[in-house]
Amino acid sequence: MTLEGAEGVGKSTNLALVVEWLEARGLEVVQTREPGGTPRAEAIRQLLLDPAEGEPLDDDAELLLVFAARAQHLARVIRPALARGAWVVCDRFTDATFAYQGGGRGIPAPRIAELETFVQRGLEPDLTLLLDMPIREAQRRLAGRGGERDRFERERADFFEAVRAAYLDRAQASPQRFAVIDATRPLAEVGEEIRGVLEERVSAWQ
Ligand code: Z5A
Repeated sequence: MTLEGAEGVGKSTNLALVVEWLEARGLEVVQTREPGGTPRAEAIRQLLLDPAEGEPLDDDAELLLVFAARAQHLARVIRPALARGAWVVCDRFTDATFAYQGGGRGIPAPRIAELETFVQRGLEPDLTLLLDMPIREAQRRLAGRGGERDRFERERADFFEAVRAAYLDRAQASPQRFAVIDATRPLAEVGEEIRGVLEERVSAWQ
């Protein structure tokens, strides 16, 4: 299961709720994130987020780094967890690649899909919660956070608009896998809707 959306929409906040919901039903849950999830994949995350301006990161190199981290994450964490029957809940996964490297950077989707096939060999999330809200509102939420902005956070608003549009296109193309959640509402209401989606979808699989 994955949580997706542009920055600041509340993925990390709501991931805790999903984990709690699954654990309350006695399920083993592995909570993880991308890029990252293992020490080496987290090191790749640092490379991706580092705003170092001396050497711009080539778009194709960025794409390959994302998939290198994913290959490591799949091999070390995700596949072993699924093999023993655990539930994996991941903060971002390959939909983020189609949204950021595809929509944001403009890399053609078929090229991303080739790497997806190579690295994932048919594995994809059973359910993806897409938290959606206008980019400006999400950025307002993050404004108070302070700290140095990473390489993605330095992108302009039109980059994030393209990311959001790519996410919504993917959700529209696979309605059986995606649930689009209106993330503009107060946290309690967003949580209520997520619980409703879990009741409906997860209960149907058991
Ligand atoms: N990336 C990529 O390019 N390609 C890929 O394939 C993958 C990733 C996998 C790091 O991801 C970057 O990697 C990401 C894309 C790229 N960069 N960007 N942008 P990340 O997941 O670590 O980065 P992020 O999206 O920037 O995470 P975030 O800023 O922590 O956002 P969030 O997890 O969605 O939000 P949050 O921390 O849960 O909430 C933000 C604030 O809003 C916080 O103060 C909350 O208390 C508050 N909040 C949350 N919900 C609400 C509601 N409903 N009302 C009011 N306030 C709320």
